[in-house]
Amino acid sequence: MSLKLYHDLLSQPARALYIFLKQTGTPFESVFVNLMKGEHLKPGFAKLNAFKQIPIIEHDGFVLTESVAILRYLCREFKVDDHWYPKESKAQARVDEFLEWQHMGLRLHLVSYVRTKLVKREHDNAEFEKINVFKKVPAIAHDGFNVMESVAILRYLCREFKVADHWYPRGGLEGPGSRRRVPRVAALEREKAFGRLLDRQGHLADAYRPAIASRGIGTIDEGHGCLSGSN
Ligand SMILES: N[C@@H](CCC(=O)N[C@@H](CS)C(=O)NCC(=O)O)C(=O)O
Repeated sequence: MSLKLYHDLLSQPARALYIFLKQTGTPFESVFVNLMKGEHLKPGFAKLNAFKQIPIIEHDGFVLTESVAILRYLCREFKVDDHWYPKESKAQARVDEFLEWQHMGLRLHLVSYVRTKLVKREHDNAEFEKINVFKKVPAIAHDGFNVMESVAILRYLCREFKVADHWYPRGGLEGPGSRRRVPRVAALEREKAFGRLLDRQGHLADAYRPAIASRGIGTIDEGHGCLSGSN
């Protein structure tokens, strides 16, 4: 039997699994993935988790992500005392109630809070306020002219700098390429702001595409075609 836990104890869901495994005396191999060094972003890591996140377990070759799913799996697969995840229906529902709440009701909001606090320090100063009164990034300062809001910045940059026309066609609303204008900028903006998120959504879409196609639902590609300029 081999059980590996890919983790960094900076991560709350990873800590939950690590503590659970230690507390229950379940033997496991600890595989440290240094988030601060971006080890989860290295090529090859996506084979373990397309979303490039930890925690992950590998149990006799079976790879599983998502801490809540992992906790339930471990309770089924390993001999742990019943109080961890009771078999009795209502007692189990109480544990599930907490797991769902802490994940979606508590952790999700705390993560946003912590991120806001951490990021805030970097540009929460009077100097940056002169560039963007809301003290938010992105913002640009171009020869004394300041602009905020990524879409406005992209449009400005396309007008002011020599960029290939396909980025933001100049043909006007009726001109060639005009149908692609807004989606192209929207896609670019998303890519900049949520680059990795978009990447992950892509993996998700790829994973689900065969199942969707087998059910004859053709609207996924059709619905996203505007982003690639195919419709
Ligand atoms: N819903 C996931 C959340 C996993 C998660 O957010 N992992 C973070 C660490 S707490 C991560 O790997 N972040 C790296 C990144 O997103 O780049 C779970 O419960 O396992």
